Amino acid sequence: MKSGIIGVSGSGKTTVFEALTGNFQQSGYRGDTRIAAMRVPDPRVEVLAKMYSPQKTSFAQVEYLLPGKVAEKDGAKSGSTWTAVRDCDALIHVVRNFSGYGLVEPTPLEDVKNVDTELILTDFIVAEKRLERLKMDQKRGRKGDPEEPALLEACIATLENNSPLRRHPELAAAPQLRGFAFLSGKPLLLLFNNSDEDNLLPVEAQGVPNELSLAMRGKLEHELAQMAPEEAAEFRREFDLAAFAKDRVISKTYELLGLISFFTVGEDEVKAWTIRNGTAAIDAAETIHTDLKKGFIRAEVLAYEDLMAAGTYAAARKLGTVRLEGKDYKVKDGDILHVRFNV
Ligand SMILES: Nc1nc2c(ncn2[C@@H]2O[C@H](COP(=O)(O)OP(=O)(O)OP(=O)(O)O)[C@@H](O)[C@H]2O)c(=O)[nH]1
Ligand SMILES: [Mg+2]
Repeated sequence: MKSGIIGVSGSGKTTVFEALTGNFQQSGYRGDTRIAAMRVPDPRVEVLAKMYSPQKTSFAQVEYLLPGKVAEKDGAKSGSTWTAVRDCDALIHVVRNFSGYGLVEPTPLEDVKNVDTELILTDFIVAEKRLERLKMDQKRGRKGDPEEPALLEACIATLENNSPLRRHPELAAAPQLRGFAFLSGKPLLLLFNNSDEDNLLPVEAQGVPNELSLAMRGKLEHELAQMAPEEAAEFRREFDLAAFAKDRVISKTYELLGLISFFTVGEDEVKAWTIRNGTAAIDAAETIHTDLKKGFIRAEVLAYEDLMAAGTYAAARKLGTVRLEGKDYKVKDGDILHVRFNV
């Protein structure tokens, strides 16, 4: 799961990226795209690891991508940014909500609108070009997917209305359109970058319809991320920062994408896996290994809570809470899976 960080110049993208990842800029840095992987905190994984003492414990991971500035030439700024985030699963829009010496007052809602307009325009151009192309092909007698033109026209109508494609999930998710990776169709988190004293969402932003929003104090979190843990803990108390921004952002992105975790356990490895809510057992098996999908027979499922209630796996089996499920079973958050397969 990869989130691309976007936002207007000076909104604090670099600051936020570094605060979330603890990945600080090296000297001699040239402005390339930066990627950092972060562990998804999950106390259940720690409990399972205590129980199984595996050789290896693997948490789920999320990745953050910060587009670089290398390819930026006059007027090409957004172009390179959009190319960099094209294959991301979600976008995090960092919105400036802090003031400072020499800065104009923040205009968070205006910035939200402007960036959305850029996403919309970029998609509009892609859709128009493709539609023109299809029409030309048709004249030449070449047949493509019969549904694609109508889908593109629906996109264009939406975009012309200044509405991002993420408002129309069925359209954004159409298999015929997936290859375009429309930017305005990606799930988006508004991340308001507040000044040190302010931990609230901007008042106007509470009314932003249909958007998931979060506020963090980028500069403050950035400073704390560079301190020794004891020192940082003291500041966290002082600033009323009990929850780490990096954890809050991860759980919001999980919510945004409808993600859940399931576990595999054993003496070799205890591991958390990330899937979309509603994923069938056979597709969950595939995330572990393609062979598990090919040879899928059944999945043995034990809910984490049932394991805790029973105390051990064997005890859960005796209690009858270990179930056998077929390929269509919808995996739930916290399920422990043993896939039975045969290849
Ligand atoms: N007061 C305050 N200043 C901040 C905050 N976040 C960032 N800044 C400052 O704002 C300036 C711009 O921050 P950056 O993180 O470089 O912003 P950016 O979006 O990466 O900027 P570009 O890469 O130029 O587009 C820096 O001087 C930061 O120290 C914040 O939360 N509060
Ligand atoms: Mg930057």
